[in-house]
Amino acid sequence: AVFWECSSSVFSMKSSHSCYIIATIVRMSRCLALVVFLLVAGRAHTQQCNVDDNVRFDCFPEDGVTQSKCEARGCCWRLPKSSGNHTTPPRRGGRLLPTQDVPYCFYPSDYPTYSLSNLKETDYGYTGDLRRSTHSYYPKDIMQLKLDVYFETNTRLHFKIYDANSQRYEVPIETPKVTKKVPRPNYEVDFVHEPFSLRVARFDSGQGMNETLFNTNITRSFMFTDQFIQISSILPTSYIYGLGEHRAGFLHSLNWTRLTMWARDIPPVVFLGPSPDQVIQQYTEVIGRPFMPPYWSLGFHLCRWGYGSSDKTQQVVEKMRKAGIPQDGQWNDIDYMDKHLDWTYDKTNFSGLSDVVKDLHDHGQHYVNIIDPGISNQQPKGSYAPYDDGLSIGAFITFANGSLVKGQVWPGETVYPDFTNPVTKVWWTAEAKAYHDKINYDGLWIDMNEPSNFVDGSILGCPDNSYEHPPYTPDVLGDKLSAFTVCVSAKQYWSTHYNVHNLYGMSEMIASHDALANIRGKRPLVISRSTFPSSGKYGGHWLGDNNSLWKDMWYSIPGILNFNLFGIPLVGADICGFGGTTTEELCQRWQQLGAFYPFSRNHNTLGSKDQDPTSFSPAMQKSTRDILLIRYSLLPYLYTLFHKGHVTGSTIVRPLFFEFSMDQEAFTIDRQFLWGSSLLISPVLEENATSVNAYFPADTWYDFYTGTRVTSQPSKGKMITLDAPLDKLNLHVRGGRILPTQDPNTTTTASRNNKYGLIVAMSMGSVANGELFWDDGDTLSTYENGKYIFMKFSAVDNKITSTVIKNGYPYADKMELGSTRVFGVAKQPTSVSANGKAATFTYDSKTQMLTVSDMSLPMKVPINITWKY
Ligand SMILES: *[C@@H]1O[C@H](CO)[C@@H](O)[C@H](O)[C@H]1NC(C)=O
Ligand SMILES: *[C@@H]1O[C@H](CO)[C@@H](O)[C@H](O)[C@H]1NC(C)=O
Ligand SMILES: *[C@@H]1O[C@H](CO)[C@@H](O)[C@H](O)[C@H]1NC(C)=O
Ligand SMILES: *[C@@H]1O[C@H](CO)[C@@H](O)[C@H](O)[C@H]1NC(C)=O
Ligand SMILES: *[C@@H]1O[C@H](CO)[C@@H](O)[C@H](O)[C@H]1NC(C)=O
Ligand SMILES: *[C@@H]1O[C@H](CO)[C@@H](O)[C@H](O)[C@H]1NC(C)=O
Ligand SMILES: *[C@@H]1O[C@H](CO)[C@@H](O)[C@H](O)[C@H]1NC(C)=O
Ligand SMILES: *[C@@H]1O[C@H](CO)[C@@H](O)[C@H](O)[C@H]1NC(C)=O
Ligand SMILES: CC(=O)N[C@H]1CO[C@H](CO)[C@@H](O)[C@@H]1O
Repeated sequence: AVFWECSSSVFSMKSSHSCYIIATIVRMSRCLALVVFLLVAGRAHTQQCNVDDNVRFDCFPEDGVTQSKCEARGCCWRLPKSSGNHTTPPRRGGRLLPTQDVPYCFYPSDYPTYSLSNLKETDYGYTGDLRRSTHSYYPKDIMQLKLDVYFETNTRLHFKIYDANSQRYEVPIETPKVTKKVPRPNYEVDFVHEPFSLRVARFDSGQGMNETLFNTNITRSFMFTDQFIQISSILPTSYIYGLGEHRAGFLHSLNWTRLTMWARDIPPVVFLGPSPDQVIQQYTEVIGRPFMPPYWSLGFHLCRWGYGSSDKTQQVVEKMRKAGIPQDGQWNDIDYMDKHLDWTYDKTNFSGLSDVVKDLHDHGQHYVNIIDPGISNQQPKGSYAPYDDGLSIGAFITFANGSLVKGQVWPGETVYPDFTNPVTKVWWTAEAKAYHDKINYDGLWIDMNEPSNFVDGSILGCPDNSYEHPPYTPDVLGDKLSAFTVCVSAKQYWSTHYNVHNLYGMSEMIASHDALANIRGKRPLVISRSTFPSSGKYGGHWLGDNNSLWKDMWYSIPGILNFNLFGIPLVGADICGFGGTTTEELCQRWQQLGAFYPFSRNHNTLGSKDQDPTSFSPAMQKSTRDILLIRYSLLPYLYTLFHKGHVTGSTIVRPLFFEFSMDQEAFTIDRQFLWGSSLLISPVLEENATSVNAYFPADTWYDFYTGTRVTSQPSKGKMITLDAPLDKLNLHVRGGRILPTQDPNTTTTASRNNKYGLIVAMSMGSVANGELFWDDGDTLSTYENGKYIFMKFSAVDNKITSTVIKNGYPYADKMELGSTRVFGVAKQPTSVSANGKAATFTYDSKTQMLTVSDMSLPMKVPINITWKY
């Protein structure tokens, strides 16, 4: 595995077009046990150091750069040009001085690198040889490389650079294999032979010119060594999103920013779009589409660390029922366990746990508990099966010499399961089942799976080798790779931990997902803290331990948007904040925002004041109940989006620019977001605010509550100040869309029996379209097995119709349409008919909303609703 760091500079920003770079990352390296430090070559040549500030590529990304260390790498040491007429280079570490962002130590324009030869066309694209004759400054250059370029689909180009002479570790995640070049790709690739560089351009018929997406002809910093890989490109835009989980706004700063990631699995692929949502669809085509969540997992969930007993857990659930606040899932954090031991519960304080779970099930609700990977090795022999059984089959991670890696987590000293080992998966399933026989849980919340360790490496430290001490250590917390985790030279079934570190969480997700499917025979819910590209196939994610702060509430929006880019759409932050103490106002606003997280859960830390909705004033409880009932009414729309995500890879929650990719104003908006293409959410993110400035991209938008049209397709987007009293979340529906809804209740089990509805938001030309995917919400692979119903809705002028595209859903007979709200009906209708019979309706001439109610139209056959003036 290799550490990719992204150092970039704003080079050119062409027109209003943006390019979407989603994890176009390389990895492929084998670590050798012996590190031989080779003398750095490249000092003899005449340096060409006249390089402009904005194309200076950092030659010393580590800490502690000095002029002599820099020049020992054959690099240039100069003040930034922008700092004026200084001729003497600075004497101390470059970054501390004025104009601090521009590196002092950078590659000269004639730095020795690879050259390309024997470039040939092949069935799949191109192949060629890359060679260098002088060494770079990191040990173990791979002097001969192969370049393969695959024209995989019209929108997917894949290039791979690898060791010409030996097989190196590659992450065992399946990606599509393509052996035949597509005839008319939507892109072109060209090469420079000496020094080697590569350029990818997307053909853009609209603009009549081709847009360069990736171009390495900018610096000679390309390196491929045993433990360090670097490739540099000109960025076509200053709008860069994605690239791993970071606590910041949505848009990245490009001023020599380092984003540290460990091991990426996928050979570099450039996904070409052109639309941003298509980029995600293309990306998930490679990494795998998101899983289809059980319907109940889209309801509201409640958790805290420190209920302290099953009685207290039960009381909270009962208070929620009494208050009529929707809740589908009750969760427990680690305090339910006996001495923090996995697959046990505290027989004293949580003696009533199985009754709590039974009561939840009797009320159509579900139960989820936390599990950590660390398994205690300190229990008396014969008293703790998870350890004894795991040890006997070799389920745990060891050092190269075969002895167990022992760390320290909640239960004290622990060992770590190696989830990449098939025997470990079998053992994990058996332990999960043995516990399930006692406590009938429905989902698993897997935490601490980086894997986390309270001591660095192991209780005995780590061996001294080139895995533990690579020539380049990325900017990781603690400054060494084993900080807060296990020794990276430890052994796992797939490979050395060094290579598979970032896959630990995902391997546990796979094991847990498969265990749940096996034990329950139903759709699994796994929520994981650590994730990797492809994790979305197995479960969802919560954004970790946030604090009860207004700023953290805002950061949760970029957080959920990013995870939608990563193909892990079932995501949310801890509503009302995890750490610290919330205020009623913050919690009320956060419940409003959180009602629109794909994964909606209120969770609190040990020792903090209660923050479940029932612990606040009646007014706060009411607004929380109201907004959650709105969420529940919109679940058919959300579920349909999840279906689309599962099948095509499109995002569930979207930034505005995904729908309005030509609107530059929209590029920076991370305080509002969309559900799919159609529903705009504009939360209040500031204390004491009673209004919100919301951006409306150029289109027709209607107020969700009243149906009032707020904008009528203006030529450009506009900012509008909206009223936002404490009990209101602003929601707007986009013209031209139809959203399927369902009368809500306080659990999805109950609401699923109710009648459906439609929100029809007419475009300025009086048309609208929408669709509904429905199944039983819990059976595995309903789409794959055809056990679902899929229908389309359309409205033109004064008529709404439906078309059933597919019906394999066994309970389709029970589905009835009960009501419809139509936005943008310009005149008072005189009569409305539904399937040919007179229907009850009201019309509000001020808001131009027509409401048709009290219908019972079977949905498995075509529906028609018409009105006359
Ligand atoms: C753009 O790319 C297309 C497809 O590779 C190519 O046919 C065309 O000549 C290019 N146009 C320009 C202006 O470079
Ligand atoms: C590569 O960059 C150099 C220096 O800017 C330039 O002279 C050359 O034309 C470029 N080559 C290509 C093929 O773009
Ligand atoms: C990046 O650098 C530019 C030019 O020096 C500066 O205007 C801008 O504020 C910087 N951006 C950030 C986020 O630091
Ligand atoms: C069990 O509950 C009692 C009473 O609330 C509390 O004092 C005790 O610390 C709890 N035990 C554990 C192991 O948390
Ligand atoms: C195995 O290696 C670890 C790490 O270097 C060391 O602490 C341990 O003592 C070794 N065990 C044996 C049996 O040699
Ligand atoms: C909100 O109002 C309270 C009470 O007036 C005040 O103490 C607090 O500072 C205000 N907060 C902000 C961010 O203005
Ligand atoms: C939920 O369903 C129950 C039982 O059908 C009913 O009594 C209750 O009023 C419903 N609640 C809501 C909020 O619709
Ligand atoms: C509307 O529905 C009714 C009942 O299904 C059907 O008889 C009628 O033909 C439909 N009308 C149109 C215009 O489709
Ligand atoms: C997604 C996110 O913002 N996570 C943050 C929550 O808060 C903690 C503590 O402040 C941060 O470390 C996380 O990054």
